[in-house]
Amino acid sequence: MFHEKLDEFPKKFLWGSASAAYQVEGAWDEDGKGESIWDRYVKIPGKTFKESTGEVAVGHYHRYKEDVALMAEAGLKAYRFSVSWSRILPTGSGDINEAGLKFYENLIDELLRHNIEPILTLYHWDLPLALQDKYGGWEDRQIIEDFVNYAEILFKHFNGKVKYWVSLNEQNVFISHGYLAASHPPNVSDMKRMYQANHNAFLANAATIKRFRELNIQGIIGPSYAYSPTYSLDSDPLNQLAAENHKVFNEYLWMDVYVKGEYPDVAVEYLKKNDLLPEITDEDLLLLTEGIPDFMGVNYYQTSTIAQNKIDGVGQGEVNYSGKKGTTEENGIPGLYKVVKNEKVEQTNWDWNIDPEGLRIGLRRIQSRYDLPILITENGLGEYDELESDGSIHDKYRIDYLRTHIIAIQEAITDGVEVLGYCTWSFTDLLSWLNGYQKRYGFVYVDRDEEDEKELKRYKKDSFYWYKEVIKSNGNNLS
Ligand code: BGP
Repeated sequence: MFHEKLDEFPKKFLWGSASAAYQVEGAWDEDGKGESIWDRYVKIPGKTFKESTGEVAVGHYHRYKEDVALMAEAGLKAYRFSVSWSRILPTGSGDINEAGLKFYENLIDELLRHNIEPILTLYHWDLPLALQDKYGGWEDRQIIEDFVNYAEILFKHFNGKVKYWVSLNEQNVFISHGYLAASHPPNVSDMKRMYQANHNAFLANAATIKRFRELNIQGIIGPSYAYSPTYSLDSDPLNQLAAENHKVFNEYLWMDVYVKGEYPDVAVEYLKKNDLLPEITDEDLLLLTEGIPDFMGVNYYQTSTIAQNKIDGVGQGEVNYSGKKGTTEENGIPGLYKVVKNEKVEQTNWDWNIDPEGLRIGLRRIQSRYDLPILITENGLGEYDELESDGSIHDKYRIDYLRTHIIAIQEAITDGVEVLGYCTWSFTDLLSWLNGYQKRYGFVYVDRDEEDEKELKRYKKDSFYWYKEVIKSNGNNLS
């Protein structure tokens, strides 16, 4: 679809940026915070790039005022951040750690003082370690009650101040990486356990949304889904069929359950035949329909190009966490599909496809299948940046990436998609879970690397000034 003229961005469009507690805060054991599963996982040798951790991260816990001042200077309308569960409840349940709650209260008040809308993520992967040790975390149904109780503390405490709530960040990522690829905690590789943990996460998500409504909390709530829209490699019917498989297992399996409260039939058949189906009761199905989100949060970075993969085909291949271009191997589920290189688009140094059109396609697909407003909760480019001797950082590649994606959003809006806002990943540089500190995403450079925390000094990149103009002009000035 080509348009003569694009629609304007809505007047109240939320131009923002996003982060997650473990990736920015540091202060991992301060002021009564309990350990999380990430605090333990990063200590396993060889799991993260150069053994990097978020123990100090970019020091946001102590520098949040400086960071919010920078956000205000950029004119940010919204800031998405996550709350660390074990700061609020050090052992996951029980007594509240008031100092932890106070940190987020201070942060939220500081944002509101600068007219920045807080978007609060309840869960961005840092499960309290105590719950993992006690009953296996997401693998036990007890997680549902514990998660709802934790969420309720935040709902009640911040009701009226926070109007945008994200329930689970990228359930599809933390479950598949945690229980299949064993590249996230709890470091498991077992498909059957993965589907049960996943089902429990769906129930926790739905129960939390249900409680949000029962408590009459102001605002809206939804999950953030890591969406990599599916392409078929070509028009070979077998590749097309593999792409259908990929859609079922990577798009519908998650978003259908969130929005329709049901698993797609093809997935259920496959899971049954392969003895992978989780325990799903009638009460579960009812709960799923009682916890339908108000919006779909979308984290978009790239598309997936799919080809057929025979029963004896490829499984888990090497993933590029080093920044050495071209080191990603083919990856797939034997008998279903494999993800292959897309020769039609450029890739980053971490082999991620740069594909703004894919974002427009993804937004269109969500609108037509689910008919929900969409909040883009993450989008951005992870690249090497160079701090010049005069303190400048010339990140034209990042500006190009963001500009083309913003145009794609505007085109999708013109096509008829309802988009509430756009949060870039990220505002300051931060820890990339498995890629250390050299894969940078921010508008603000933070001077540290894997070996040396230095002074964590902040420097504005060229993209900082560019985004400021974008926001000021409500997306009209993208040059
Ligand atoms: C998303 C996560 C973020 C962030 C981002 C970039 O999946 O929600 O927390 O890390 O991806 O990914 P990476 O750091 O691996 O480059």
